[in-house]
Amino acid sequence: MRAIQAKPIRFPRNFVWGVATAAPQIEGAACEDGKGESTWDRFCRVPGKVLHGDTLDVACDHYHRYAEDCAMMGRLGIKNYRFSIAWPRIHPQGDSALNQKGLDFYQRLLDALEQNGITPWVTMFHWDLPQALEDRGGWRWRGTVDAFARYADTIVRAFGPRVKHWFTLNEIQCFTSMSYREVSRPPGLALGEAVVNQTYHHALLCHGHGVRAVREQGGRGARVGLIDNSFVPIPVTDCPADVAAAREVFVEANIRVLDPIYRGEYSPVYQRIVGADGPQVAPGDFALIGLPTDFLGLNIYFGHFVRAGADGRPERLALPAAYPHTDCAWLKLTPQSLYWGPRLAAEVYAAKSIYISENGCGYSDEPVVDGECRDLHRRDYLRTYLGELHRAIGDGAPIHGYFVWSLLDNFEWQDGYTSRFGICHVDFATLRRTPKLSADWYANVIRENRLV
Ligand code: GCO
Repeated sequence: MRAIQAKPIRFPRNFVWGVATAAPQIEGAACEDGKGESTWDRFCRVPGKVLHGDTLDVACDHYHRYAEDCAMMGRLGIKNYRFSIAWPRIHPQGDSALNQKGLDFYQRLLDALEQNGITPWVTMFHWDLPQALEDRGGWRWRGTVDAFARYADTIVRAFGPRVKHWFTLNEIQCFTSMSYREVSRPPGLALGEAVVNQTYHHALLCHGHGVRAVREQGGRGARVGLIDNSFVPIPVTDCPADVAAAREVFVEANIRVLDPIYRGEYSPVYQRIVGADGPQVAPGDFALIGLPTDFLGLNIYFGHFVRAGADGRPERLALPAAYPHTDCAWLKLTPQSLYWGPRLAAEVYAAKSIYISENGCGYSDEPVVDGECRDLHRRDYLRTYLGELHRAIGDGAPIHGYFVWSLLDNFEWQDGYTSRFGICHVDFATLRRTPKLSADWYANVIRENRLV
């Protein structure tokens, strides 16, 4: 017998391996210790908006079980944890009064992370806008920008000595277009393009304030960037014409967010796309929006196939119904998205440092049998996607870390608790946590810094 030696698929030294969560999806304690109502707290209560009428009231009860969760991460050897701070816990009305108990909770969480040797990566805003701000216009209203600026100052001042990695906003598209045009997210309005572009502009200003706050109060070594869920085109072949088509689609689809951040302006291409519906811009806005960042976070779950059409223009190909997907119909199994997403961001916007701030998959039926949850499908998903990420690094894309979405099964927005994204199972009746097979597999990857 001749033994064949597998070549190890190693990641660069100091590659950051982590897991990610978001406050509204795991914390629960929705009305406790002075927390204000968020737009999602309110939206959950509108009949028909969230599957089975699920709410955020208890979620994973992480607010009370954070110590257990940090110890579990410690046991798995997870060294980096991305979580978000709930704005309505800190400023319950969005503005003015400060809630000390909210700050105290995150200090306790940071203590528990420190005890387990875990580095915090903090998202300032992951969609839980204080309802009081929404009542005054939410993202349509420029006053929200001023409120965010104060909130960012508060949290960076409070946690700056302990937190050195900041993400400003998570996925701007999901609380602008999806909230004020597509009705699927709070406040669930169907308004026109001009309003939507204005909400983007306000969100971009908040990002700028997040960067400013970190520069002014973050202390030594603090780093900051945005998280975008960029649209990822995958060229059908790697011939130059298809790759050029993918590049063009990448620009068109992501221009609202990435152009102003990286170029500090609304470029002529942007102007052509939005036409007369462009936002109102005040003097000084672009200086803030375009403040240099340290990295870009990309949340990538899937991509879209693109090729050069017969007329030379990019052609987007709809996926056939039989195309493999997870239990979330939107999540098509397209591992090459983890190659093309970072590569195109680096090529088009010269992003110098990229973190995959989320990647993962959702399934609804993942029982724990005899104490074990054998989610081999998730192990396979992660392994295949990470193979493509490794290829991108090998080709020179500046990717410095990767966070699995998510540590725990949690509140998956409109899908409530039916869609499970965790590498740790949560029994929502008992709130018991059980690391799944994929968690043990990922723990091995982290330990060995290679695909196992
Ligand atoms: C997002 C959010 C997460 C989701 C995850 C799975 O990307 O939508 O950042 O909060 O739960 O992506 O849908």
